[in-house]
Amino acid sequence: MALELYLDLYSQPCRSVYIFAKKNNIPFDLRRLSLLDGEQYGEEFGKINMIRKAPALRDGDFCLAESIAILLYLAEKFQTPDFWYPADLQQRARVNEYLSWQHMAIRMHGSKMFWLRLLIPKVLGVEVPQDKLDAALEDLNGSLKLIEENSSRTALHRRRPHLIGRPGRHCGGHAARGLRPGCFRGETQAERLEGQSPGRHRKGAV
Ligand SMILES: N[C@@H](CCC(=O)N[C@@H](CS)C(=O)NCC(=O)O)C(=O)O
Repeated sequence: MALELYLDLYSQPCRSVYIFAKKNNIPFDLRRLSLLDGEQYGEEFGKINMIRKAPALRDGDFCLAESIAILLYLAEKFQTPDFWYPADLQQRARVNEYLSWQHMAIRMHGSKMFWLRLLIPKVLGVEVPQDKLDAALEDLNGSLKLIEENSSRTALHRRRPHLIGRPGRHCGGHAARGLRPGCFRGETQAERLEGQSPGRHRKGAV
């Protein structure tokens, strides 16, 4: 039985997992989940992930939650090329450093922008005050600036530019490869979805 990924592509961590699996030609069955419809609260999904959040993975009898844990599981199980999750101790530690940091930085600030710019005004129909938007954007820009400064400074970048992306293009630039930029892209591609209709929804279900 093929590995299954339970994803809602409106969700940033789900997109990181999806992009990573696709880029590595990892065979999987996509189990689409609509968080806006509250499908995470259904009986079937409860058996896959008791914390009822997406993404989730099922590989035979084995179920796994948390996007970072899923990314690492896939990288190790499918032995993806070394630049994704390097075998070298210190390079791997550098990737782990980003993956640990991003939860409270890019993830948190990106998620806030998604709520303020898409879900609250377009789905819930409530206008968001400009000062709230400005403050959220400033937080997000703070994290992006940190990545840019760090990328352009480190010696590691000169030796292995694909690990952390090219200076001036954040680590999500087209030339950037690896788990760090992969995870970053999932977080920042919400903008592309903004023109689309989220379809059926239930208020407050996310
Ligand atoms: N730390 C988790 C976060 C997962 C998460 O918060 N997922 C959200 C979508 S982005 C979700 O499933 N929300 C549904 C809910 O809270 O009911 C990860 O990285 O996988």
